[in-house]
This record gives sequence, C-alpha cells and structure tokens, in this order.
Amino acid sequence: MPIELTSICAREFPSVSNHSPTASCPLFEIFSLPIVGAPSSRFTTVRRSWTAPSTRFPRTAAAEQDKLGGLITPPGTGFTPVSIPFSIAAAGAHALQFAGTDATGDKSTFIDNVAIGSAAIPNTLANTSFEAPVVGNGFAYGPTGANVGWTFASAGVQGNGSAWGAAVAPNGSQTAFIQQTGTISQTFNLDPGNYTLALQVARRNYSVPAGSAQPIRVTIDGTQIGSLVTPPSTAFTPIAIPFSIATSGMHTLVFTGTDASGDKSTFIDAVTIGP
Ligand SMILES: [Ca+2]
Repeated sequence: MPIELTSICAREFPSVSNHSPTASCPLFEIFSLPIVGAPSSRFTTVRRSWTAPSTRFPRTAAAEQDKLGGLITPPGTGFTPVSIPFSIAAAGAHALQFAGTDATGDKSTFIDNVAIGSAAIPNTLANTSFEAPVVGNGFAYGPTGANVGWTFASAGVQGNGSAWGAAVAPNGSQTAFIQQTGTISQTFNLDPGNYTLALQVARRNYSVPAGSAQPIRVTIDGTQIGSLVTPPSTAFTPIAIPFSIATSGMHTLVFTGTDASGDKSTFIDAVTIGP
C-alpha cells in the first residue's frame, strides 16, 4: 500500500539546495500520516550531502522511529533501503512520524518511497495439517486466530472421534472439512516455477443422498488446477495436482465444494506444495 508523505516544509522550500532552518520550517522536519492496520514498513532514506557549519563536522542526520527500532542514520548520500518490522494491536487510525534528532549544525535527511506491507503473508503454507486450533474430538466452523492460517467459510476443522465421523486423520489428529459449497483458502508467497500440490481427501460417511461425495475445485489465483477432486471413499486418499506459477509474490490457494444439493462433505488433510 503506497503512501504519499507530505512534508510540512516542502511547500516553503521547493529547492533544498539552500535549505536552512527558520521559525516556520524548523530544523526538525516532521512528516506524519495516518496508518490503518500495518504490520511492517519500508522506506528509503538518505542524508543530505550539504551540511553546516562545515564538512569537517559529521555528515550525518537521523530520523527517529518512536518505538520502531533504533535511530535511522543514512550511511551515505545515496538512497539506502530501510525496513522496520512493527505490529499494530488495535484497529483504526494510527500515526507514523519521522523526526530529526540532532539539533547541532544543519543536517537533513531525505526520505522517499515509504511503504507499509503486511508481514502476515507467510512465505509458505501455514497449518497444512489443520492441527490449529486444537479442537480435541470436537470441531469448529470458521476457526480464526494464531497459527490457523486458512480462511474457512461453511468449512472448518474437526478432530479424530468428532461427530463428523471422519476416518482417522492421516497426519496429526485433525483434518479440515468442507460442507456443501464451503471454501478453505490461504494466501502465501510463492516464486515462479513448477509445483505439485499434494493433499489427502476423504468423503464423509454421512451424506444426503447416502453414499454421495462432495467434489472439490482447487484454484490458484482463481484458476482451477487439475480436475475436480472427488474423494473415492471414506478412507483418506492421496491426491497430487501439478501447477505452475508465473509471477513472484502473493498467491491464493482455494478449495471449494461444488455441489450445493443434499448434504455432502469432504475432509482434507496433509496439504503440501513441493517441486
Ligand atoms: Ca492433520
């Protein structure tokens, strides 16, 4: 999410070559902007090549990140990327401020290309065995929270011995379930390349009509990969689907039930993405 900073001094000093502090534009140049829900930030910073009173003085300037790591001191007059992880505990508006810290002489720091990204996007699939949250021999529709990773709709997690009557989980003691046209999705980073998605599926013993299965559509970034996955039995069966990724960055894997008739559910466990 790119953010445009507004300098309170830029309007008065369009040319920075002769910039010097005044009452209306103090030595400490302060930028502020609202942030909403932002786990990490990146920006570039650079020190100004012109300093006062003379070049014999340390040619450094710094902007302080309040509670966001240490002082940022530009190492040179070339722009240098800076990345500072942080977390936000409460929803709503938040203020980010860059402030100079050295009142001696005349030193300035340039800042550009401020960006705030989410560290919540994992580099690999999370909770691939659906062991979180721990539900024991129970189940949970649409669980959320730490380590859950997936987003569930008309779907969730169930444990061995639950009322869902699933076969024993092939990995760990819990599996996912998708009921009717429910979905399970997760967004993660993946580099371009050829991959194989592996998972294990089983149909629920109870179904309406009896003996029917819930076919699952698997998509990456909205495009179906492989054929519909129809569990052949109530026992878990391994499935492998090759797919390729063309662009780096975030990608979204979705499992979707496709049959809204009756009441049919599919269990999923042991999801992996490998070469
Ligand atoms: Ca499992």
